[in-house]
Amino acid sequence: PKMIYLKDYQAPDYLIDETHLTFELYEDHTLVHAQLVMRRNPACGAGLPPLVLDGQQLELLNLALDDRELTAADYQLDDSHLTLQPTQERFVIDSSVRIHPESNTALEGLYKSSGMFCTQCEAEGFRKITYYLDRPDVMSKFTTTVSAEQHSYPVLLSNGNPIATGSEGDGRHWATWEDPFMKPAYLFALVAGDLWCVEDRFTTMSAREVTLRIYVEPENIDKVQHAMDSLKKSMKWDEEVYGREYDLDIFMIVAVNDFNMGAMENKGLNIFNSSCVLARAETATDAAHQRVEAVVAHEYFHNWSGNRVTCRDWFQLSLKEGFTVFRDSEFSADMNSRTVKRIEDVAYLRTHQFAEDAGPMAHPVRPDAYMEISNFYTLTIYEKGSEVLRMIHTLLGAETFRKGSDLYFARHDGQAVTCDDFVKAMEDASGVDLSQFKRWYTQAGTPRLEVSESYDAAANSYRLQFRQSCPATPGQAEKLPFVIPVELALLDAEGRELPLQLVGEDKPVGRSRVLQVTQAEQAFTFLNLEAKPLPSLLRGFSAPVKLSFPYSRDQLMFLMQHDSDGFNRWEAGQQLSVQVLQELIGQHQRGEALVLDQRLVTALRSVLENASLDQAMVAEMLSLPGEGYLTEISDVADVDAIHAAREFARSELASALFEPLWARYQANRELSRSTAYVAESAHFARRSLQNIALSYLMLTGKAEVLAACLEQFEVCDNMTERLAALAVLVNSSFEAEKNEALKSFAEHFKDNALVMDQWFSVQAASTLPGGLSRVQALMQHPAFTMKNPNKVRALIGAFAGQNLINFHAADGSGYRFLADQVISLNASNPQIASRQLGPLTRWRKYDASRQALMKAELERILASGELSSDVFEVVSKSLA
Ligand code: DPP
Ligand code: ZN
Repeated sequence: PKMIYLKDYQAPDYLIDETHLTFELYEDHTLVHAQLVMRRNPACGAGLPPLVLDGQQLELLNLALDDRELTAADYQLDDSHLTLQPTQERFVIDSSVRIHPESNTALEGLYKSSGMFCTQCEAEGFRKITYYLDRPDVMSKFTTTVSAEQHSYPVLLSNGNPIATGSEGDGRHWATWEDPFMKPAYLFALVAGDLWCVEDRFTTMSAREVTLRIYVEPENIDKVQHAMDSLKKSMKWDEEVYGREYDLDIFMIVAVNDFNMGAMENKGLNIFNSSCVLARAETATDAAHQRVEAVVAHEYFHNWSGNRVTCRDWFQLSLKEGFTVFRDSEFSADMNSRTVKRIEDVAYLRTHQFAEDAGPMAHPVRPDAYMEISNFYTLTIYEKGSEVLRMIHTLLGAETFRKGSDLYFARHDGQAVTCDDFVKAMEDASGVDLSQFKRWYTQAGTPRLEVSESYDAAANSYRLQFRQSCPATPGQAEKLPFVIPVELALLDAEGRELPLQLVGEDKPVGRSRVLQVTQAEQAFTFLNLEAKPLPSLLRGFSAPVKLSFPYSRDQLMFLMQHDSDGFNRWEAGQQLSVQVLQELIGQHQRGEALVLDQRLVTALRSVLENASLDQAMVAEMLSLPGEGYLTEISDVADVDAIHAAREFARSELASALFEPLWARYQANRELSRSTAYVAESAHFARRSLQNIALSYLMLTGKAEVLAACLEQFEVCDNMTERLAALAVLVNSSFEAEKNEALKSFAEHFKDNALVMDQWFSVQAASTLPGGLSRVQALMQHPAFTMKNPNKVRALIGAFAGQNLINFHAADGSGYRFLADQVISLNASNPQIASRQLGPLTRWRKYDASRQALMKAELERILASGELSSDVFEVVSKSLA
């Protein structure tokens, strides 16, 4: 495999104005006929260069140029291209190929999942369907006819609007779909299967009626209402917040069981991993309900940010993904609790994206080189990309940002554009120069921002000194300063926000404001402060940086209680916990007895006893920083010490806070018992506090807690309570109860694949000794299969990604196991193989002995035979 560089981008030599496709689906093969109405790209020079079409794993049956049948002498064919010589500016290519969706295990292109045909074309799957210019800057008008046996495939779908159907008399039928919007091939979709649908309607802001349909396998028809509600909310929200209206007469979602990613925004025909559509109380947790809402919104929002305006090339992927994640996170914030959503997003970003930014695969939000584009559907492109958009939103303000997005959509509707075009629209709408800001797109790595203070009592002035730096990342040794928006307030001794007047200002400007740190070193001096204030910095996590300020533990306790920014109250608690946990880690490493700083107990007691706090906030504040985050902030992560310290702190807190935890648990459990399940944020909040309380309480091993846990497991109307009870049982030492619960759960839910995924995950993540052998045994379970990506993620992904103490076993058994799985997946599904590699790529974080073991496994993968470009790129970069 070779590197592809952004600097080598060239516009396409030819364009495809119209694409007419006919699919004949059979059990042992599929025939694809493509008619491409093409012309020379007028933007390119004169002459007629050879036409090079992409195509992989296609059996070419016929090829014609302007109705003239071509023979092998007229074209060149290799394993990824078909090259021929046009003779006129405008011409028509007709091709017929045979493909084999029935044996496609990579789940890219056209494939079969649970008996239905479906597609996944992003990024480069369309070339596995027919010969084409498979690049996002080639946009075409598609007409698609699908023909299949009627009994097994009564439903035939593609993009756009249905225009004709008919039957062929031999038990087969067909349907033709026409998509009036120009689109690149990666947005093409086809579905054929025995599906049922739930139908609804939406009236758009200009009073157009749209039919909404969600298609699922018949047994899941009772699990789509939540997705339908989420879709209607998304459509309304995008009209209200972005002025974006839906544009076809019909919008469809199809749920499929075997899917490499979460979902795909194909024009008018979104295809979803069933885990991101199906949700009802009995079978899906609150987290799953929220994921469904967010993913439905995300894919719907792509209709504008991605489809109407698409990417020129795949280096611009964050143009659509960063923007769309930002849009869906704001949507979720509006539908639920804004502060809680922000806390969840930041905790996730800091644990996972920061780790990516510090590892061998670190890349800018707009990468400048890749080997395999599938490897770049990353946390950096998505989550950091969204943070970059959030910063533009913060710097410009909501109203100006909206002007910028209106200009962007108006200016580029129907075009394939770049991140620069997006920023230019924001600049033009605001008059703000974002040229330095654009370093966020080109420089990888997580900036550090060190802040120090000094107070001048004689002058009543307070100075904050900022120093920014950014560590080297692969290919980027030196970094230039970023524009870092720092939202802050200064608090007095009662926690009130003080008026903020900077040197040079003749009066205060607000009490919470955004400063821009643009230099490597920069100071801000505030005037008229009669006593030294306490700063509340980076409110709402206004920039994706690692900020440090020398807070004392007492100051953090004060901020936990008094900061008027909800996010920063949580953040103060996290920083306090980190300090306390790091002290315990040190004690463990020195072989000393562990002693918990009682201030953490006091702080969490007051959180628990504060009846006016949102219960979801209480639950978030009770959650100690995870082992993954503690690993990320360590120079050398001591797996055993981190685990021991955190478990010690949890069990000390459980004993010390037993009374208030038990009171909170019982009160909430009582409400759960007497209230039917509702998927709304106040209810999510109540259950999240109930369940985290239970997880602490079970650490005490008290009989009354075990009884409560078993009762919750058995007597509840929803998966949130049931699964939480199962998880704490699985992590407990009550062997008989645990085994009984696992058995009854599996018997009850054995036919529900998504629920069984949860059952696998809970066990794979259990940190009790013997994790690897449990996982190996579960791989033999009849409900497990390596062919289904959700199963791989649920068992292997959960083990390697969440069960750090077992995965990093000192004998290297966890590493060997993961490498074996990657080697086996490399042959069947390269995208999933490459994704599972993540934990091994972080070898630099560990001690010398673990480093050697991890590297040895990466080398073994490299030597294991013919590697996909996906796996090769990640392994070779990790070893470089
Ligand atoms: N473009 C897809 C998404 O919405 C990727 N599968 O993220
Ligand atoms: Zn997306």
